Amino acid sequence: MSFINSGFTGRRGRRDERLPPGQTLVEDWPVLSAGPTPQVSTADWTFTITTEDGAEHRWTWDDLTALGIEDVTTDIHCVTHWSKLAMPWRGVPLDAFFADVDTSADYAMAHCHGGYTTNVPLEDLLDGKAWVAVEAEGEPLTPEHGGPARLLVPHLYFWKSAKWLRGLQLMPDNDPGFWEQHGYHLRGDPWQEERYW
Ligand SMILES: Nc1nc2c(c(=O)[nH]1)N[C@H]1C(S)=C(S)[C@@H](COP(=O)(O)O)O[C@H]1N2
Ligand SMILES: [Mo]
Repeated sequence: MSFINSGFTGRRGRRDERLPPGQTLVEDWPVLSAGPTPQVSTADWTFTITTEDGAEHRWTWDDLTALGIEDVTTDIHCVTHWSKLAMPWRGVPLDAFFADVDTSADYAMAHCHGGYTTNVPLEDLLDGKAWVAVEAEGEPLTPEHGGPARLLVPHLYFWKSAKWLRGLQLMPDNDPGFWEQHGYHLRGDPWQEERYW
């Protein structure tokens, strides 16, 4: 860890090397929602993975907790240029949900309460790279931040981390989601500055 980790140009003109190009550190946690905040209770919550053949795999809140919630410490990067470093999260890795899902699809569309969608390649969701997150900064996720459960795909820009997650639709083609249809990049790697296309 560097002594200069403000993220802004430090005394010696050095940037925190954990900050992708064009990003600035924030201390607070901004709320960015394209619409009103849905109120979803854990009692009503379900998560459904639908394969390209239409097979449905569904989990309740109890099913989710039974899969095993793990600690994740990760940086997050929003396309609007703010980043937060070393945030503590808790969630279930997507690998746990996909253990019994038989698919040959390469892409997934995340679907949310409220209608938001975002497309993510399946390989960006597996191998310990993504979670269904239920806590952040030591507290259950608040409704503004996507509670009770949101996608957490921290190695891609944060618009991929779908709040109020209710399902993943697996698909053979890389169809664009909500922001992607409005010009955001199909993949969104912050280290490549894949902001728009
Ligand atoms: N369902 C849903 N998920 C969403 C959004 C949204 O509007 N609706 N906004 C996205 C964007 S652009 C960002 S930057 C992050 C913001 O998450 P936060 O409000 O917890 O910071 O959520 C992403 N996930
Ligand atoms: Mo964003």
